Amino acid sequence: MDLQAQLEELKETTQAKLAEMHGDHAKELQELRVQVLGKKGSLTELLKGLKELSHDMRPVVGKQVNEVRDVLTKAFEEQAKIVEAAKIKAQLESESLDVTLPGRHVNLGNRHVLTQISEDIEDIFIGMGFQVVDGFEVETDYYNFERMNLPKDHPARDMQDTFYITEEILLRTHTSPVQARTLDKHDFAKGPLKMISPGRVFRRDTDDATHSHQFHQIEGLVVGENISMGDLKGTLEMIIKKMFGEDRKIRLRPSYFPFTEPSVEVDVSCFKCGGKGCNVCKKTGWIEILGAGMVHPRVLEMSGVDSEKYSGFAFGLGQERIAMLRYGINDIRGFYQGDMRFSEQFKS
Ligand code: FA5
Repeated sequence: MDLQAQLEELKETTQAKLAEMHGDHAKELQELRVQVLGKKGSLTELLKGLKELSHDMRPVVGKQVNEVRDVLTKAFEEQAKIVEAAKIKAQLESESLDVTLPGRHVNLGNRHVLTQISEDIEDIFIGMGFQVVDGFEVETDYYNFERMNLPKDHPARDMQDTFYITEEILLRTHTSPVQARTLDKHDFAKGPLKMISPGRVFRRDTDDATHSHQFHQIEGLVVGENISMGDLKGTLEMIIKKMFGEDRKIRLRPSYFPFTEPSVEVDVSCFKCGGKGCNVCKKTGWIEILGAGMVHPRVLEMSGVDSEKYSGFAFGLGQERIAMLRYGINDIRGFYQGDMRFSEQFKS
């Protein structure tokens, strides 16, 4: 077969092969292209025969070679477009969305009920110009007890036995050490001290419906000139009404804390029995939520604060007790068990 016939045949067979291709044939298309138009492909091979042709025939056949190359290049480009379109179509089909299917429910988490209580109380106090201070859960005996007027042999230490790391380092039994730490740093020339400090505390208490060996308190402290018991009572009444509503009954009982004088304990009427007496309130009709009092002059003096000039009040409230009263939770252990059925009831 002469060169011209071979060229014609290459063109026709390649066109026929291309016509047979349909669908997703990108790989075969590329292979055929290399076979026919590539550097070592059939067309290049046929070109080698040019030099054996007569002088007259060379330009004629050369022109034919160029034409065949143009025709085939175009044909390959066309086919590449078809392959690409088929690929996109297949992709669209495989990724098609059925918009009528029901959506998937995304479970949103929520803040733990104790965090919510703490943040609600913080908001109320921040609104009254209090600062929020962080304390240490691992405390020294010195700040937890001695600076709160509880020397080593003080019998009131028995009420707050705790977990000791060394003789001098312990898990704090209350948030009150933050009082001393903040008083140490406060500059009274700049104005009175008004702070709260929420956090976790630990005691060697036996767990029951209203007691846990670790729980949360919020400490409050106001020290300045002419601060009186009336300021304490007003502040406590305001916070309790904001948390529980106007008609909740409260009572103040005289009490004893070595770091306040006089001292009170504040009870709120039981959410379960309304005051008649039940297992939650231990038949008393009341649930104790906080301890408070006027800061003992010795506590002020130990921080170098002149107790003749300055006075103050302090309180420490139990966050779990607040949450229990607010939401009618009848067992404190629910807060710590991580049961979603419990936690999900308090979505904020
Ligand atoms: C104190 O801890 C004092 N530091 C409070 C205080 C601060 C008094 C400032 C005066 C001035 P008490 O031990 O009563 O006091 O605890 C305070 C509150 O923490 C209680 O009213 C109660 O709400 C809560 N609480 C006490 N023990 C437990 C416990 N085991 N489990 C859960 N809550 C508790």
